[in-house]
Amino acid sequence: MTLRLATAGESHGPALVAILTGLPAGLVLDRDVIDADLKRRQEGYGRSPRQQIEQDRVEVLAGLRHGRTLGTPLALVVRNADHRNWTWGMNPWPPEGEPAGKGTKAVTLPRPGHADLAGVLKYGLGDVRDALERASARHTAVHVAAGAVAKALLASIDVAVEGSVVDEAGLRARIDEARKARDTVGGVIEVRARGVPPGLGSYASKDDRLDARLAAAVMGIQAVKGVEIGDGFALAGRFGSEAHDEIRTDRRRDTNHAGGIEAGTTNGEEVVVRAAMKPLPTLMKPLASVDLETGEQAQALVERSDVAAVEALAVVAEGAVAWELARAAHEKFGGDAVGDFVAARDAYLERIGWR
Ligand code: EPS
Repeated sequence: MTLRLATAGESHGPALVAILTGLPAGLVLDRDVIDADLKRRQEGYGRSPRQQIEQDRVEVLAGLRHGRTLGTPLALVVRNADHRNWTWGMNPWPPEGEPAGKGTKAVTLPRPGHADLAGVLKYGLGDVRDALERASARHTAVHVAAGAVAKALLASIDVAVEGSVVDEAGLRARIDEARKARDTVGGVIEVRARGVPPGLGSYASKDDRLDARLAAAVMGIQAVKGVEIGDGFALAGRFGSEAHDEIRTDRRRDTNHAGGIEAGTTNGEEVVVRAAMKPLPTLMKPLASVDLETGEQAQALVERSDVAAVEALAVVAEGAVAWELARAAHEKFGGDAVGDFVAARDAYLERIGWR
């Protein structure tokens, strides 16, 4: 059974929801470990005051009993505490009573760089809010919860995944500068996965290639505009003799320009994925836009937002990479019970004589 993930939820709606199917039974989950990742995602430098309203915690509605997966769909929920300020504006049903709280007036000023304009055009919407609520990076919270579950599955085969910011000190200085200038900034993050066995993914078909799958998983995160595996773009400027990782007699490598993936398949070295995040599009000093109601030139919507969410991206991308690696590992080793999954991994490593 392949691992699948579906999510739902708007930024200021009642909750974010994820359903994970195909997980083996008997996987031990620790609520505190999942909540610690949710907290890490909220903590980064440059986040918006929204993070003081939210204290993200995972709730489990199905698929878990006494902390162990049942092999049935796992249903996760992360509630939006801020919804209490939007009960009229984001009511799933036609609200009763006078408009109150936030989100009562239609937004008509699309922000360049956000989903606003594309959303209203594509879906025929009259209120930009109907597009921006789902496009918001708020929903990465429940993806992080799913990523924490994937990390638990990977831990059972001794794989560890960790995301970090590239040049954190430089980023913090740029955030301070941007905050003063009422601007926003992006940055670069890196995810490393250690202990990944060789042979995950495949060169057999385009959509089996693990590098393509990881790139799609990370590019699918809000505000990501570039993804590279290993030395990525820098490889294009090198000679072949400088670009590839020579093979020792124990089949390991002294260098890792490939980022642990050759021909779409893991080679047993660390998997390294990097992503570039664009500056966030909600600016306190807005860019030119059009008022969709009047057709006049106007300034884009200004509302509470982050100066940067790069540190959050490191956690979100960690979860996305973990999910994709867990999926690839489960495709290779299978198993309806975690013990079967681990035993298949052990038998495989024995066959290839991998230490
Ligand atoms: C976001 C806008 C801001 C961010 C939000 C993503 O939300 P708000 O409009 O409520 O201040 O804080 O991210 C989160 C809420 C979060 O938990 O990451 C956007 O437009 O993408």
